[in-house]
Amino acid sequence: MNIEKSKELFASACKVIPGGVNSPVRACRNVHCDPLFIESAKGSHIKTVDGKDFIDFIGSWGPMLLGHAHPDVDKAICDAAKKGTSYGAPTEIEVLLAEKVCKALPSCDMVRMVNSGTEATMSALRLARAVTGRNKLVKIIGGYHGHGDAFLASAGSGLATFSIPGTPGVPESTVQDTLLVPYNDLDAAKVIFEKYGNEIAAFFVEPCAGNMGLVLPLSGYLQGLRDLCTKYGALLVFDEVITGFRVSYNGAQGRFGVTPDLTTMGKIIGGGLPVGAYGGKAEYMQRIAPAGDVYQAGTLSGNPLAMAAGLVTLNILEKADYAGLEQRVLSFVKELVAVLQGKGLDVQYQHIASMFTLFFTDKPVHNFADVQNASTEIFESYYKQMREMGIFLSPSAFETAMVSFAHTDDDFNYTLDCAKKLKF
Ligand code: HOZ
Repeated sequence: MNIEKSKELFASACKVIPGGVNSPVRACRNVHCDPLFIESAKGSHIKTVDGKDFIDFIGSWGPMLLGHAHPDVDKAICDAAKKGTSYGAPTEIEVLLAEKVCKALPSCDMVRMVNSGTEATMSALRLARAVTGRNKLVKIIGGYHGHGDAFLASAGSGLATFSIPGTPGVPESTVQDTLLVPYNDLDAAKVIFEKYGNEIAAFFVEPCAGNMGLVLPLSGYLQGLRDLCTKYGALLVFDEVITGFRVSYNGAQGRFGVTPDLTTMGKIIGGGLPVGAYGGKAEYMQRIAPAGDVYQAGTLSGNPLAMAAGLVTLNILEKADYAGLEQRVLSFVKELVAVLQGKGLDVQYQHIASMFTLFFTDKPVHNFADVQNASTEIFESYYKQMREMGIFLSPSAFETAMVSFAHTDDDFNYTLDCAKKLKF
């Protein structure tokens, strides 16, 4: 495939942007490719500056559940832009979106809008520390909560992709309060609470791990964490930046029937514009300034364009056929796995709603150690060949494929036809 224009832009980008990209996972480094530069996207398709059309399974890493350039979302953004793009003063649409989010998510009486998932998790941690008067947090090995300092220990996403255990620039004193446990291991969580119970402010978990590839919670795991947090007076924080409004309209908390104390959000609630949020019980959220004493602020927080995109997205999703999409994606994933197994490959899959990950291993996958058994070499070959045939996949074995309501049966069938042509 001729990607000369992408290559030229990448060379220019590398001179003025670190690594040529504004977020490391885009760089395609660990699959040893150059990134494709994007011209436009519509529905389930994305087009590069080289004029190549791809079926998109990245979905901007999660936000595009309605597909790209949905006409109603576009209209809401354009209408909002005509009225000005930022005021630094409150607007009605912030209230409407906050009401919508609180109605949808069982844990949220109140919500504060920020600009990214990273900001949301950093702010939720500060609040949890203030509420409990404790400093330690527990996170999952391979869990990812954005790039806030305290979370950058054994993190997933780009850090897993590039095998970076932590990062320079984060003082040891900052991560010394970060305790690590494997996902889906309730015994390990019990041990950590027995040891540090009265020092733990919060247990942060993606209810469906989505940044080590997708790994689903085993039956009883989330409820077990809920019970432990209640017992030891720590706050349970669900990072629903990926799962919120994706695994169900009511998030993972609605789907699994486990209510956290605080929830962090992002991606879908911004309808493709930069938004994050954190919310929870009123007694906790009332601690946030100016209602309370915990400071957190942002010039562009609650930005009217982002609120407009988010509100119209949730309005559409509220009536969307989540169950239908889940069934279609599951059938597609099963067929894809069958095609790959027919080629002699060991493949495991994890799937929920409109997201999935294939792991090239013969062993079941329940945590980050299991994920690391999967072959990155086979993944690289799969990625490169599929990309050559017009399939846009996350360039890492440690990420989650995102499907949208815009994906058609033709998209799935074309992808399966490509898979049938793969050679290993
Ligand atoms: N959570 C996303 C990837 N796992 C973030 C995308 C990014 O880091 O750019």
